[in-house]
Amino acid sequence: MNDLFETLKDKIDNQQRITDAEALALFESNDLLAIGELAAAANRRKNGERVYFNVNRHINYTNICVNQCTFCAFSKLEGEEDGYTLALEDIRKKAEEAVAAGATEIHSVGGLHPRLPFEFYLDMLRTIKSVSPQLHVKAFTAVEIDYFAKISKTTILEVIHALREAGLGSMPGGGAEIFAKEVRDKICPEKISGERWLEIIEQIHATGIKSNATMLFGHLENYADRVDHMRRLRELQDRSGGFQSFIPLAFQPDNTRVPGAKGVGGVDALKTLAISRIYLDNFQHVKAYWVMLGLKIAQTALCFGVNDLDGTVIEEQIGHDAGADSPQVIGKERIINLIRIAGKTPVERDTLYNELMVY
Ligand code: V47
Ligand code: SF4
Repeated sequence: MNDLFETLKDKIDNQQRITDAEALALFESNDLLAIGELAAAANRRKNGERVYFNVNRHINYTNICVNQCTFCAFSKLEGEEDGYTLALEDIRKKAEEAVAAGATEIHSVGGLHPRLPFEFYLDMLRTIKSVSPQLHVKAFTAVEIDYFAKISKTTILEVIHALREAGLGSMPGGGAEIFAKEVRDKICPEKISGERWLEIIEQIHATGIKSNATMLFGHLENYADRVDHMRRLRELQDRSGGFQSFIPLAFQPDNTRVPGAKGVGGVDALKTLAISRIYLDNFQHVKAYWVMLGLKIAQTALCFGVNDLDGTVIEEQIGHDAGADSPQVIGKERIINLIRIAGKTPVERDTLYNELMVY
């Protein structure tokens, strides 16, 4: 074992933080198994052998978006052929299907529609909650919250308050992409800045609403940009404590406009998940989102520090529009089996990580 790995093993055993330079050195190392071993040790301390999943359903209410992020194959301009906006009745049906399938969570995000009023999003939440008050709605990103404040000419806090009254339970981690300005300006020039994303999330956490955090990787960013992204999240988590899980999202290149981006290989995916587990010592959970990673890499990640597989998903669009070749849905039994075969204990959770059943 070389010096870096010995130093980091000691740090993990003594629950000390690793530095940015150490994280960068891990990214530059090709010793994937040694990185994985460190991450597995860091995860074992936090979560033992338990691996979480939930039963959920995605509802992407519209793909019409005023932003045209170059990495996004999902969004359409208004009037474009494949653009759609779901009617509240469609949303109700999807929520009913979710309840019938045993879902405890609706995950709902969409484009920034140029004409839908803020009231639409409130009605959407009320509609879902009217199907089942127990259904947890994890919806909207900081990007959407910023947009809602603009279209309704009000503040972030007022938007959050209204969404919460209408049934918002927590927020997913999207819209973070990569914070570094130089790259962000190339892949999503119209999107709010990284600083604004962090500022909005901090305000949201202060209201008691939990969120996740993502990082889109494998496009134009370099390793230093990934470490910079995680540093800003670690700093915010020190202040707010409001993040539940970190989710590195592997970029899917089909139908996108990122020049030269080829997609993410298994080695880079496992390395990134593992390093995030080691670096983000104040995040309880690291999630392998199987939709973007594929089932086999997501399962392998369970031996590389990951302790969450997201959920059954049902009808994911953002990754699949960009060429993800994972299934559209996986059954609960299949997730349980994937976790068991990896030698771990499957635990069904709700959105807030309350344990519903240990298998
Ligand atoms: O913000 C868009 C990403 C995100 C592509 O919090 C792409 O539990 C890969 O945030 N290739 C939305 N990624 C999805 C998201 C998410 C997913 C699952 C669970 C949770 C959670 C959050 O999808 C966007 C963007 O970063 N994205 N296009 C693409 N071509
Ligand atoms: Fe719009 Fe979000 Fe796609 Fe960007 S990633 S174009 S904001 S839907």
